[in-house]
Amino acid sequence: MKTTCTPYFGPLVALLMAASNASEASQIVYYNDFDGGLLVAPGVTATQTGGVTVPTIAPYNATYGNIARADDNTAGIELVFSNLPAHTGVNLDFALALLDSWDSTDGGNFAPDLLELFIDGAPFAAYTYNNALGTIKDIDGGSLLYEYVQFDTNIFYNDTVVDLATDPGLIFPHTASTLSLKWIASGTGWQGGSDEAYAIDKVWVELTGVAIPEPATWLLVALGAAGFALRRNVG
Ligand SMILES: [Ca+2]
Ligand SMILES: [Ca+2]
Ligand SMILES: [Ca+2]
Repeated sequence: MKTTCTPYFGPLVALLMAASNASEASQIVYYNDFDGGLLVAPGVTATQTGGVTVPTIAPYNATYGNIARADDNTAGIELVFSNLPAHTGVNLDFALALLDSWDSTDGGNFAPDLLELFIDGAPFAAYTYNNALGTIKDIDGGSLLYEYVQFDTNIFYNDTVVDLATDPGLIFPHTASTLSLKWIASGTGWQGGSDEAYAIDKVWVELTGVAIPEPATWLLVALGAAGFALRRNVG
């Protein structure tokens, strides 16, 4: 599946700029909850490749609704941004669901199972969990939301969901006008399909160190304070 996101929510994006000093601000360029709450900053192009929108089940559907799911180790889920405004860093937040029979990195013949995050084509982080076999739980600086629950419609296997918004490692230097984020499974124990899958939700991409025109600074300071009150935590 390939979906090109067209910008909307323009006025809200303006509101969501917050000045950190007289000439720099943070700007949210993308937010997607896969429930219709898509936000793409005006002028920015965001293209998603891979990931199928599927529902979660009660009681988690009340908070998470739909998620973007993949069950392969070849294409994964990729978000490609272009025409980003000048910036010095990125703050990435998302919820990650490790769905079904994950065997961690020490689960014997069915391990290791890894979920890797690539940024601009380079390995950036790797996560694993022991929904089925193994003992190691690796979610970096993320926070556990739900452990061994029935989160998706494949209720034969338990699922674990983590909030990566708490991981300081996902605030990183970045200056290019393009950005690629890719989530993909790997590991010799990876089976995929209905056995192991992964999903993302509430994906938040915020640029830091965005230059703003001086005449507008005073206004953005005021509007930014209002805008940040609207920020939604992925948890
Ligand atoms: Ca959702
Ligand atoms: Ca496995
Ligand atoms: Ca499941």
